Amino acid sequence: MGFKRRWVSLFGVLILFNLVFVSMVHAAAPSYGKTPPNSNPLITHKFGADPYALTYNGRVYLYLTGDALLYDSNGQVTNNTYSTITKITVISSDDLVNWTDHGEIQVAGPQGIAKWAVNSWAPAVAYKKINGQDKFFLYFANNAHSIGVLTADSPIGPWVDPLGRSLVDRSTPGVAGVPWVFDPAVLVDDDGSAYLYFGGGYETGQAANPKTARVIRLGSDMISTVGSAVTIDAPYFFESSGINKYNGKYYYSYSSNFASGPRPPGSPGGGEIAYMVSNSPMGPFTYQKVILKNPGYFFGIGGNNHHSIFEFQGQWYIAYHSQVVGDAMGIPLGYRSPHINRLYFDSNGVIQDVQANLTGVAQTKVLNPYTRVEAETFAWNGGIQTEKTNEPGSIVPSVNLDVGYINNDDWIGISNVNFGNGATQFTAKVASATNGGTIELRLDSLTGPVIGTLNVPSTGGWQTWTTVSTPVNNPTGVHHLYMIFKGGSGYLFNIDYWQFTPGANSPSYVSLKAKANDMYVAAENAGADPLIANRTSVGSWEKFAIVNNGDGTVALLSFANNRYVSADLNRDGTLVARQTYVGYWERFQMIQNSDGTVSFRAIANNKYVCADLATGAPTLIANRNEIGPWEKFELHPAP
Ligand SMILES: [Ca+2]
Ligand SMILES: [Ca+2]
Repeated sequence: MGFKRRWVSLFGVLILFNLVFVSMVHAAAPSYGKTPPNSNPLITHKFGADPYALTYNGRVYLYLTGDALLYDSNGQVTNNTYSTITKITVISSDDLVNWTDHGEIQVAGPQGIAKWAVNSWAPAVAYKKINGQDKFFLYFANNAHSIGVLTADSPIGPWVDPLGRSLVDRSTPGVAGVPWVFDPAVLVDDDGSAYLYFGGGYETGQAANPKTARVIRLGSDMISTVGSAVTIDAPYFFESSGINKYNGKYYYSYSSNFASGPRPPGSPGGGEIAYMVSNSPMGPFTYQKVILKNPGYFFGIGGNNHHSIFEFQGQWYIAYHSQVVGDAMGIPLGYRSPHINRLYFDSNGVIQDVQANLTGVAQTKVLNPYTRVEAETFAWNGGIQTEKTNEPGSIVPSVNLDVGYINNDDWIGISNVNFGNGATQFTAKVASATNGGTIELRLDSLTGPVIGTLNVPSTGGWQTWTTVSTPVNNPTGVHHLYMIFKGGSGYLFNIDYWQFTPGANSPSYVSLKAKANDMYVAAENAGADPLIANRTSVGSWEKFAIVNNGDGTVALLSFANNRYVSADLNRDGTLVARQTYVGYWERFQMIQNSDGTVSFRAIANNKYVCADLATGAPTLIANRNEIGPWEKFELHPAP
C-alpha cells in the first residue's frame, strides 16, 4: 500500500515536470524507456526483473521478480536492495508487443502464500499434465537460501503452497556448500521426466570454475526431488541458470561473474550470458560460447544479467532485463525491466550472438478488437497504473486487473489493431468515484485522427462498474489505437476492459427502403429533423450501419453524421439521428418478416417504427401497435 502511494507521488512529480516544461509541445503524459513503435522494454508502468518465459495455449507468460521502488526517510528513491521483494509479477502476450498485466503473486512474507519464505526472486515455471489436467509449477528463490514451489491450475494462478517449506535447500543431497541456492530453471523432458537447475556465487579464488551450479531430478509430482544434485562446471558461473532442449541436445545457459583479472580467450566477460551443451539433461555439459553481452554493452547502463530462452510459434527468443526504464526516469539504481529479442540457431545448432535493442521483436499477429480486450493490455503508456479488481477476469475469474490512477492526459497505446471492414461502436467497462471524464480514441499516434470519444460517467465508487458505449467513425484495416484520457483534476476513472462492435457484414452499411412507397429512408440535417422516407437514391444520408448491441437488440448508426437513431419521446417517438451513444431509446428489436422485409420495434415504448404518410409527410415514427405496409422496410447493401 505504501509502495503504491509513493509510486504515485513519484509519477506525480514527473508528470508535473512534464506539464511545466513540455505542455506547450504536447500535453500527453510521458512514456519512459519504451516509445512507439519500439517493443522493448516490454512494460514501463512497473518494473520486473529476471524474466522467465512459459509458452502455453498460444500465449507467452513471463514471470518477473517484483522489483519495486524503495525510498529513504526523505522520500528519495534509494538503491534496489532486493531484500524486501516478496512478489512475483506476471505478464503475458499472444503477439509479443501488446502485454497483459496479470498483477503480482504475493509469494513470501507474513501475507504470502509461502509464509515460511522471506523473499521471492527469479522464478521459473513449467506445466505438466497430471491426472489428465495441466498443472502449473512456479519455482522461486527464497533470497539465496532455498527454492520453493507453488502450484496452480492456470498459468496465472490462483497459487497454493503444497509443501509449506522449501523444495531445495543446503540440506538437499549434493547442495551443501552452494553459496547461493537460487535462480531456478526447470525442464520437463519429452518423456515427462523433469529437472531443476539452480545455484550461484563463488568462493574466493574460484571465480574461473566456481562449481556452484546444480541440476537435480524432480519427482513425477514436480514438488519433490529424486537423488542427489549434480554439479555443472560452468566457467565463471555466477547466476541465472537456463535450460532448453533443441534437436535432441540439452542447452544449459547462465550468467557469468564479475571477478577481476585476465580470462582465457573465449571465456565469458563480466555479467554475460553463455551456454553449454550435453546429450543428457544431467550433463556433463561442454562450454560453447557467449550469446548475450551485458545490458551495459547495448543500452549504456549495465548491472546484472539474467535471461530465459524460449520457443514461440516456431521462432526462438531470449528474454532478459535492463535498467532502461529506471534510467529514463532518472533513477538508475538497480530497478530492472524485461526485454525480448530474437535468438537464432545456425544449421549446426550453434546459438548466434543476440542483438539486443529497443526496437525489439515483430508483432506476431494483429490484435482483434471485436472480442473483450483487457484494458491492462497495451504496448505503450503514459501515466497510468494497474491494480487488482474483484471483477471477474477473462482467463480465470479470480485474477483480473484494471487500468487505474488515470489523470488528465494519461494514455495507453495498443499496437496493430485490426479493424477489418470497420467498427461502429466502442464499449468499455468503467468505474469512477469522481466526475468521470472521456476516453479519446485516436488512430496511429497520440495526435492521430479521432475516431470517437467515450463519455465516462461518475459511477459512485472506485470499483463500482458500468458499461458505456459510443459510436466510432468506422475505422478500417490495421492501426495502432491510442486511448487518451481526459477530464478534470485528480483521478478520473478506471477501466477493466474494452471492445469494439463490427459493422454489419460486408458491406458495412445498408439502406432502408420503405415498402409502402418504395422510397429510401434518409437521416437529414445532422439529426435536427426527423428521419423521412422520400429519397429515390442512396447517398451518405441514406446509409446506416445496423449495430448489434449484444442484448438481442440493434441500433441504427447514420453514416453521414455518425449518430445513432433515437426514437425520441419528446417528439412522440419520432426518429432522429442525433444520439452519440446507445441508450434506452436507441435500441430496437429487428423483426424478420415472412416476405423478406424487416420491421423495427422501439424497446423503450414497445411500438413499431412506421414511415408515416398519415401526417402528410413520410416521417418515421415509433407509434404503431402492429406491422402493416408502412412498418415494413427492405434492407439493401449501401454503396
Ligand atoms: Ca496517473
Ligand atoms: Ca481487466
